[in-house]
Amino acid sequence: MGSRMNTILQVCFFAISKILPGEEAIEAIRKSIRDTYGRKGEDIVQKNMQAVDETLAHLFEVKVPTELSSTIAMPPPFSLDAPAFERDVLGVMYAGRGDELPVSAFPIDGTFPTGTAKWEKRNLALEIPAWDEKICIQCGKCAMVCPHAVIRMKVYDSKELVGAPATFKSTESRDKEWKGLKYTLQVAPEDCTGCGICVEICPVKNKSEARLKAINMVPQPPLRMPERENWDFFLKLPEHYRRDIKVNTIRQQQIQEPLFEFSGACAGCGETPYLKLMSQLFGDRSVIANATGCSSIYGGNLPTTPWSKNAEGRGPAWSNSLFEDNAEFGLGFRLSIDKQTEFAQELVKRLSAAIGEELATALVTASQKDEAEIYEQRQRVDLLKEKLQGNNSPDARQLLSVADYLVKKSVWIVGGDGWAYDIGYGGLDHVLASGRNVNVLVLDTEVYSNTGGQASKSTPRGAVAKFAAGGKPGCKKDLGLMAMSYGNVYVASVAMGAKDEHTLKAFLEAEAYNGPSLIIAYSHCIAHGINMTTGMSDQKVAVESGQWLLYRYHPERAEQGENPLILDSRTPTRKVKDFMEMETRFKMLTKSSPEHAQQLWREAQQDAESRFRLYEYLAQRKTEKAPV
Ligand SMILES: Cc1ncc(C[n+]2csc(CCOP(=O)(O)OP(=O)(O)O)c2C)c(N)n1
Ligand code: SF4
Ligand code: SF4
Ligand code: SF4
Repeated sequence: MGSRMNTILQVCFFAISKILPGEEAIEAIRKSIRDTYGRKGEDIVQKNMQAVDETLAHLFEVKVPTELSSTIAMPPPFSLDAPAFERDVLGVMYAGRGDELPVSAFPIDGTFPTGTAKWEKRNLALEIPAWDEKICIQCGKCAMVCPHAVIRMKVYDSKELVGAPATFKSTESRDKEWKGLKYTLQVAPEDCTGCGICVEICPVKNKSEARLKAINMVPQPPLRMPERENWDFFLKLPEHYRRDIKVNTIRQQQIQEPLFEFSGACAGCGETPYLKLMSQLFGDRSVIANATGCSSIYGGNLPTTPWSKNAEGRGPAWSNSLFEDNAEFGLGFRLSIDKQTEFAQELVKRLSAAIGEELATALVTASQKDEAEIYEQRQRVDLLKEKLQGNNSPDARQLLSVADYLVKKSVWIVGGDGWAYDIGYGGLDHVLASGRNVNVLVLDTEVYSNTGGQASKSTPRGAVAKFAAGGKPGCKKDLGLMAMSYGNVYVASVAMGAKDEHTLKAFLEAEAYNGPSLIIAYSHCIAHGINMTTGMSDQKVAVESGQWLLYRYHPERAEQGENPLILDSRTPTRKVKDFMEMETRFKMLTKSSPEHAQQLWREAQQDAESRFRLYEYLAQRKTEKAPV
């Protein structure tokens, strides 16, 4: 039964309480199993029936001692090493004693520190991954897909290994550019959820033992203490200079520090790997507007947040707005940041004599197109601040207050499909049409996940969801195509599990584009009725069958006379049926209404074929350079 305990507990309750005569209660439970799970298929019904039998067979009385005999002392909710606010306020809330806190304990402006999920140490997993450094090819794929940012990679000088714990693993880096450096892949043992996605994605098979890979699940309890020590040591190893990392290849990019870690999303969530990737690439300069939905809950689930900061104290500034206005909320960030940047530049020009012409010109003209240039601009801003010290003119004081806006900020507007396709669509459309430089990330689970799986306009034909109990009769709305019709919006449709390098490329292009960008990211979800461990490989089948398309529409290509649309999906090699059969959301209709299911599955196949033909046509169309 995995983690599904309801049937087992129900049987225990009725067997012990004897509220109803034993046999009568058990028969009623069996009937309710048929009524509840019948639509999901005989397999699930039988699993539950078996759980009833096994529960009855194994039920035994546990004598509760009259006195406590345990010698285990409960550790404090958050480590004593946590900063005071985290330990004494957030930790108390975490322990469920928040009502003991006085109002004066809270920040008066409502802001909360970030990077606090790391104190939870939930120890959820019975098994965690163990790394086999001898056969690992250092591809970075396991780190990329980890929904909880638990698997990390670092490259570092061998002298850093002085004082390493006895079981700390490291090997030679295989990357030519990191020749001579050491490489470690480390798991945070107490933050892992045991979802197994990292093992599933690892491409390396152990030749001497076929069932093993370069990373394998092993029991957590014996590893907890030694790996905790290893993790702490790993954290102290220096981060590689961001400006020296080639961000366009996963093997290097994945050593970037995630600034979104240990979220409380479901184990194996399909949404969070995208947010983690975004936080690695742009987190040190990003401002995030988050629509209501799963991402706002695991993103800001009081008392902790997974949004984090690096050693320099830089990390995403995050806020959640209403479901219905989040795109506008994010546009507001963009407008106010641009205004402050403009003001800072104006002041730099006005004060150029005091600052020095050369520095002033560099500060206002820097293109900041990559990590190295952003680093240089940060250095200039530090120098500027130094030069302004002791200058008490009103202009200098104002410039000091806005100087940080001279460094590029990356605005992200994030939400689910319920937000983007339905309730927030009017605002999203308005923001895309504005032409402003914002990045929109739609975490597309094809249902309203956070409220239990209601159908949205993104739900594909034939999927059973709440408000679509008979299978969604209509096809999925093509949000990407609608956005492309503006011509000046960068649009990408991605699925990390199908092509991780493509996802990475789309994130880089979207952010670099000086205009509105929309990334629609396929996100597997518990609402799909799947085995979450294989969520990423399911995404592959979605793409291979044409159920999900991979493409990028880049307005700058049109400016150069090229077709702006690149269809990155190949001609489907499988049928949509192959994908639908893997997911209970589709399969359940074949039990409850087989003929109707057949009809909808046929139509779903037609949807996929006509969508592919349309995109193929659009991507092959010759375009002419627009007259100047
Ligand atoms: C105007 C409004 N209607 C309904 C809700 C309740 N609500 C909160 S989260 C949510 C579902 C969000 O679904 P989606 O946008 O698809 O994001 P996901 O949870 O799938 O990530 C709903 C309906 C709300 N907060 N505001
Ligand atoms: S098992 Fe899941 S949470 Fe743990 S490291 Fe692997 S992908 Fe991350
Ligand atoms: S996916 Fe496998 S081979 Fe690749 S880095 Fe992870 S453990 Fe190594
Ligand atoms: S319900 Fe789905 S989207 Fe939400 S946290 Fe769980 S897996 Fe992720």
